[in-house]
Amino acid sequence: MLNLVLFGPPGAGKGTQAEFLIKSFGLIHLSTGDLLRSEIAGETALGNEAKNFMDKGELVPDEVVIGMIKSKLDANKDAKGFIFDGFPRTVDQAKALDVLLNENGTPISGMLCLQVEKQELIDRLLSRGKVSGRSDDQNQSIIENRITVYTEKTLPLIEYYKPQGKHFDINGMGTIEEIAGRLQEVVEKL
Ligand code: B4P
Repeated sequence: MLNLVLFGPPGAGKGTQAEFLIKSFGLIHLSTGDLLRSEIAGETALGNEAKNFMDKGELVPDEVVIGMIKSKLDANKDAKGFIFDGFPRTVDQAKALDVLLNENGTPISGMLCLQVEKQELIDRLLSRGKVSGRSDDQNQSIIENRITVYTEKTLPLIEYYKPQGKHFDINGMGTIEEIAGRLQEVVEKL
């Protein structure tokens, strides 16, 4: 089983590149951002709670996202593998994911870390905000807060996966196809 963590700051291209990896390797895509946005669109209690955090560029509480991932893993027991996109985002989320995956004997194969310059992240997100209607992409100070939260709470995850030999840096600057090619090369060797 191939289980990939697609990692990087907001705007690094995680969602974009996940589409290529799904096609190439036949994996199931689990994006906590997409799952949360669908809860918001459905006006569920979970969605209403999550919206308060997401609109400010803050992380949604760990127990909420871990619960969502657990139910998706339970619902896809026959999968060839998963792409975790935007999850884990804290060390506690990573530990919880390991517990869930170890129950099935299928650990994380690799953490693919997309590296993109800060100004490029801001430009990409502001330009998506003009067409997507995503409230967290509309305002530069919210985008900057998301990048700060990433640096403080999510970046330390590299030190969680590195000693396990699972961390791989990927240059996330360039065209979408160029970056997809770099990712493919790394994943084929896992
Ligand atoms: P996400 O949905 O994960 O949003 P994101 O970090 O902005 O990444 P996304 O995948 O959407 O963007 P991408 O880099 O692909 O999270 C949203 C919010 O949900 C978080 O702030 C948090 O509140 C909450 N949340 C989600 N997961 C959570 C968790 N685990 N724990 C707690 N809270 C959680 O791409 C961005 C743009 O760049 C796109 O428009 C794309 O077209 C463009 N782009 C991509 N590659 C490009 C390239 N090579 N060149 C030019 N443009 C490119």
